[in-house]
Amino acid sequence: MSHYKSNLRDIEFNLFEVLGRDEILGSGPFAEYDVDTVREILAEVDRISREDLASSYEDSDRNPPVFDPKTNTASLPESFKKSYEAWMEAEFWRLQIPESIGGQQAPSSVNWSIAEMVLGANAPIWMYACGPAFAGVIEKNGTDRDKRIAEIIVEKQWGATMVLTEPDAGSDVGAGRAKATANDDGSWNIEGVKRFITSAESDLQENIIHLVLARPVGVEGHGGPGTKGLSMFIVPKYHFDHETGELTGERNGAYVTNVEHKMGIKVSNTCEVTFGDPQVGGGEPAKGWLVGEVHNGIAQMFQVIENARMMVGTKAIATLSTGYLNALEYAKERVQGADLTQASDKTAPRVTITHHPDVRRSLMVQKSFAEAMRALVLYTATWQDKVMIASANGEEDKLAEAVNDLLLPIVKGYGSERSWVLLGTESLQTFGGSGFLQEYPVEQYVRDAKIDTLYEGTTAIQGQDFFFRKIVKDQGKALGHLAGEIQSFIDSEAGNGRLKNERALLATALEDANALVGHMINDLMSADVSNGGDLRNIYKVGLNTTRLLMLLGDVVCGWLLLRQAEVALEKLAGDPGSDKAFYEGKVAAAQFFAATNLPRLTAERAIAEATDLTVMDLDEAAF
Ligand code: ST9
Ligand code: FAD
Repeated sequence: MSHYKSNLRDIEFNLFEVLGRDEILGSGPFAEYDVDTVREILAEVDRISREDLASSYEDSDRNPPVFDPKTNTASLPESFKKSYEAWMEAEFWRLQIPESIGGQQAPSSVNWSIAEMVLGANAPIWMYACGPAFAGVIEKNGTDRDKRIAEIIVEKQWGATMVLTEPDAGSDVGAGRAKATANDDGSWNIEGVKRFITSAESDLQENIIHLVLARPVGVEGHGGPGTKGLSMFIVPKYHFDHETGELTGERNGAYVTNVEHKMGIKVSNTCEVTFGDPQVGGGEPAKGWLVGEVHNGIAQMFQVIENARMMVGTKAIATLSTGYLNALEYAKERVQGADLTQASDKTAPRVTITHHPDVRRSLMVQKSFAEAMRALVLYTATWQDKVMIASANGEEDKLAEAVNDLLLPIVKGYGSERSWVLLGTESLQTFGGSGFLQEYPVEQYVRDAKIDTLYEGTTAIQGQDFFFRKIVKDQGKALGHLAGEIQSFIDSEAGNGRLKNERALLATALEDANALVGHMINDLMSADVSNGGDLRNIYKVGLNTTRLLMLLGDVVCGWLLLRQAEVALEKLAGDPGSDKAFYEGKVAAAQFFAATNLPRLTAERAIAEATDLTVMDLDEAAF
């Protein structure tokens, strides 16, 4: 039986009943897709995910790849390779690839719906299969040579990696020391050691293309300190003819020199990669080609990072959803104890644990968060759809870009934190002691989801990105727009009286969020020394960036659930047929989320407003 329990009904509810995705299908860049086709695709991805992809989930955790230092390889378990092949053969990965390089681009909202199921079933498959998606970035930023390389990557389904991190450069990517020296033939020699590189070695593909950030040496105006001095290079594992794609038979000097032993996602090889070390492999130089022949590495790499941050948030949320559905199934069957109303009667019949108030509370916490955050992912994707539509018309939709940018750290930071915590405190807990056993998938879910708060920028980094870049640098434009949309909902008659209390709770929550943003901006201004401020007040901002991220995540999620409830109430007022329980569940989840989460935000605001510098003033010895 499959570990993976999908929620296709809820995905389709989001796409077609709440977010109006039917309206963008069948025209413009999405002329090839209509609602029926999309439903068929989703149904097939659902099946493949539950069957072919999920089937190797457990085996590849228990029998992870082993690094062979003699050959610098780490081959993957056969079961996983079979799942990977099933995904590649299904061809749905082409839906996120531009047509110009061999894809069949579908709306982003459809792609993230697909992603949820693949990531929930067996996330490393999605990651190993990302080479063609990386090719999209190479094409977008590339010269004619690079565009041909991009086509080759898609044609041959090669793997790809994003190579930023070094032992002393994790969150601080700009501290990277790997260097690039120009050769006479237009190539570059890369030297340095990178660590924690996902998918840098496997036996799934004929070749792997590393996208490497390195600092050019001896190039005027480039290669300076920090992230802006980094350039992005295409560094293949094996050399190939850039026109035909044929391997030349020469190994490039980019070798995996270790594979990490990890808490989770063990089948996803996390590699140390050594570039251009004469002592490693055959001692070949590691040759690379500058993407687009321009030194603009960090901006180019962020095109990959943005996609990867969305992926990580979606992965976490997908795992919470299947964790919840597994917990729900278990709770419906597990008999333990008497109903609380008969607790004093020792002969009372024993009931399934779904009868216990605390279990019901826990299940509703899981349901409401999993469904709220699915809505968050798909709502964010609708802004990406807008960006795609504008781009197909040769235009730019600046507002859509900015709102998407604002939402990304919420998807990644809030999504991963909430998911990982709830998987442990609620989903695993529902199983009692059995949850701790490997007989059930939930202990692997907890291990596999922890990474999501760490990579692609830790939660602290997401919080800072959210406040400093997505709010302050944007001058609050995207946030203002989003807050305006939420306010319109609050002011509306949504729910026809049935959601009045919830809209009032949302109003207070939005007010708390606005007040907190205002408070933090005041703290920021009070740190401005040019206006007589105290620079150390910036610490007060830093003490609250993660809090703000989580708080706004709750507001957006609360709002999205209430929008769903409004739709569900309308359906219930008609003839919902066999969907009655589904819609009732939607209303209940929204009301529960509003009642149990939103009131907490007032306390969060008060905590933030009371922030002082005590923690920063404290001697380290006192910790
Ligand atoms: C990792 C991989 O962890 C984990 C999983 C891998 C799975 C791989 C497979 C999946 C990938 C699929 C991808 C397919 C691709 C498909 C694409 C399809 C289209 N937004 O603030 P400044 C830029 S990998 C955009 O001064 P600092 C911007 O250019 C490792 N751009 O930063 C900016 O210049 P400007 C992940 C942004 O203080 C410039 O950076 N590691 C953004 O120098 C400098 O900005 C991390 O994520 C943004 N949000 O450096 C590192 N932010 O301002 C985490 C910055 O002029 N650390 N830029 O526009 C950080 O993010 C740091 O904040 C820092 C700070 C490094 C940016
Ligand atoms: P550090 O940066 O040392 O952070 C340690 C702690 O300090 C964290 O809690 C962090 O939040 C906090 N911190 C650090 N700086 C600040 C700050 N300025 N303000 C507030 N708090 C701060 N990298 C790649 O390039 N490519 C990959 O494919 C890749 N895959 C990975 C796969 C796995 C399994 C892992 C574990 C990592 C991967 N990484 C990859 C690296 C990953 O992105 C980094 O681990 C991550 O960015 C954090 O860097 P670090 O581990 O050095 O932690």
